Amino acid sequence: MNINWYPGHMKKTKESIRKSLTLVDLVYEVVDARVPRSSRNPEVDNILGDKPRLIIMNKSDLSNESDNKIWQSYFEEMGISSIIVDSITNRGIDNIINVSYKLIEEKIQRLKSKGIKNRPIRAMIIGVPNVGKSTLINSLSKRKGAKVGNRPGVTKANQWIKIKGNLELLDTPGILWPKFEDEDIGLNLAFTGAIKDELLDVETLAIKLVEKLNKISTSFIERRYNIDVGNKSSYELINDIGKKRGCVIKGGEIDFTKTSNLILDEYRKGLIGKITLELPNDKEWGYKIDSDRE
Ligand SMILES: Nc1nc2c(ncn2[C@@H]2O[C@H](COP(=O)(O)OP(=O)(O)OP(=O)(O)O)[C@@H](O)[C@H]2O)c(=O)[nH]1
Ligand SMILES: [Mg+2]
Repeated sequence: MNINWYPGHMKKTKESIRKSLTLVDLVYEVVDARVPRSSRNPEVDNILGDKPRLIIMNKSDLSNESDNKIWQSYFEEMGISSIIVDSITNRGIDNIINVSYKLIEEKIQRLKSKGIKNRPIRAMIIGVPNVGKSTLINSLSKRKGAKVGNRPGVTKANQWIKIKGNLELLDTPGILWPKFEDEDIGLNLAFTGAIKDELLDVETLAIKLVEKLNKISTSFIERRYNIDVGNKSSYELINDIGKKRGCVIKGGEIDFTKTSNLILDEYRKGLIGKITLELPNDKEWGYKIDSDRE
């Protein structure tokens, strides 16, 4: 499936991110903890230059805990600080400010020596669509100042939000890039909801998701839908799931589209399990035996 979504407003946002860089002390690069590589925009390194940066691994309530740690060490090896958070329950959110102060300590000292004290930290939040940037801002500010929504493309323009505790945040619309390096990246972004559903062929997407999950462990599908994976193809499995869930059309035939949507929706909500879909190169899945894979 050829997935691509790079409308004009994303190009404009990219330009405005570049321009706004001079206004901020550091950048929060929000990634989806289920797909920490695929949800990193490869253009970001180039755009940010040497601006201090913190990777925020959001939606950690939906990913595997030991895989989160694997990713965190990987980023550390690359010399980038990261924080594991969940903006719904506020896990890890309080660490963000402390780590931010550490990352820009030198600058704060420099300002102090010039007599400028208590200047708020200014940070820009960037990331792919629907990764939870606006929710994260609301979680930090304990208010609902930024509009959020369960679909990509909710934030339409840059918006400053002031946070108690001396922080000012610039919310930005989610952006992707013109061409994904390989099919897996587009799929991972689609599985996790970063791509507009209207652009996707949900049936193919569900087949690919079932394939991917089974590659990690067949126990996810087996447990959630109480079926035996055996040697069945993903197409057969989706039919079995449709039967179990009563997704049938007239004549008793399985409603493949409805079943596909159901599986995607259940994965996105974490109902199939807390499942990280990719790991850094040469690493093994944090969960090694089936019983660990919840
Ligand atoms: N489970 C879970 N859901 C989250 C988390 N953070 C955000 N969400 C949900 O993800 C969806 C998207 O959140 P937004 O904050 O609108 O995402 P965004 O990155 O601002 O999206 P755009 O503005 O469209 O780029 C919403 O349904 C949120 O409730 C999280 O940590 N865990
Ligand atoms: Mg938003």
